[in-house]
Amino acid sequence: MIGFLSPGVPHLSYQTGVEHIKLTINNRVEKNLDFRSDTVTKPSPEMREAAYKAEVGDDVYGDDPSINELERVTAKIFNKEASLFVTSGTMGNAVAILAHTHRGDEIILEERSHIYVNEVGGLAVMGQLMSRTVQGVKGHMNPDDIAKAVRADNIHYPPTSLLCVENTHNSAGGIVLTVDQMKSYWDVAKAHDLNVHLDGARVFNAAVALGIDVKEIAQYTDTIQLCLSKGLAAPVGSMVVGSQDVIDKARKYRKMLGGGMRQAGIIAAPGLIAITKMVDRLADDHATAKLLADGLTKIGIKVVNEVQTNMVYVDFSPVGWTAEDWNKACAEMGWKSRGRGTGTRLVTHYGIEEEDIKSFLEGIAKRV
Ligand code: TLP
Repeated sequence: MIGFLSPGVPHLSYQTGVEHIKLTINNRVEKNLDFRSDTVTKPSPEMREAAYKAEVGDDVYGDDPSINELERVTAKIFNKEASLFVTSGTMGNAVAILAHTHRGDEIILEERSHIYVNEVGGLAVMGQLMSRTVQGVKGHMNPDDIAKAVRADNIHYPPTSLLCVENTHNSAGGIVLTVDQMKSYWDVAKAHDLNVHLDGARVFNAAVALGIDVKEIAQYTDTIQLCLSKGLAAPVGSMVVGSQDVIDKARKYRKMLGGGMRQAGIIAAPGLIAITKMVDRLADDHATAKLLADGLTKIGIKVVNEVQTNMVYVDFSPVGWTAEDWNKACAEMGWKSRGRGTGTRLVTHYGIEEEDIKSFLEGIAKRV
């Protein structure tokens, strides 16, 4: 018998042996007092149960029913022909970019985009691609700047083949690009024969913040990478959506990168719950982020971004704190947060509720 039980933690108990495995789960949300990212979310009790019960097969042969279902449903949600289950956001962006480009092409990205800054230079290593960055304002690129960044047809220049967009924009502060902005990028890209890839790690946060169906954003993209394992709380995985042709190419690149998985339905089944049942609750994360931002502002801690979704970027130097002071205060209260220099990013997510934010704010107020 293996089990664990602590307050607020789903209790799983397995009886192993010749008899069947028994699984019991209480239905409570597991507390997760961790502001470092929404990547830290833990699967819901329903997801754990789905993983346990998932029908599986060898996905490299296309035989995993849970993955096939996840891919079918995801493509439908985004109104695209096909989709592909991948291990992570980084892999999803990589296979989509590889599928759109050829060695020696140039691609256009916003200068603080995750793909350019945080994906280990994979586009240069794996795709042998040149990067051309455009400076955004709060993550928004000016379409005229994109047009200027496209290479002319000249024997000396690499061909530009792809525009990468990020929505929500992480390092700009979880900022949302509107459907009009997406359209303006699409129009300029198509006028120059470029494909458009959206790093939509948090595209559902954007759709929820805008109060629209995610299809409205998707219509102005050729491919999207979206994460199941951030605010949607699945334990693993991302999806790439697009035309059948581009997804077929991406599938081959996924295999090349070692991402061809076998009985991975066990991780796809929670992903299906993530994408069908966890989207609407992102509004709660946006509300707790606003509560957090307002509370910290009252205490004298400066909020440096416009809080549109689930991210709050703070500067604690106005209260005379260093990163050490911040980290110590959080640790004393049982929260994980990683201050650096004079500030940090706080991300709200599944497992953090309104009452947690209130008690966090009280604790900080007492300590400043
Ligand atoms: N972002 C992580 C860190 O890598 C910074 C985070 O904590 O926010 N696109 C965007 C916009 C992302 O924010 C991330 C992860 C990814 C892609 C990559 O996803 P994973 O971590 O699944 O490879």
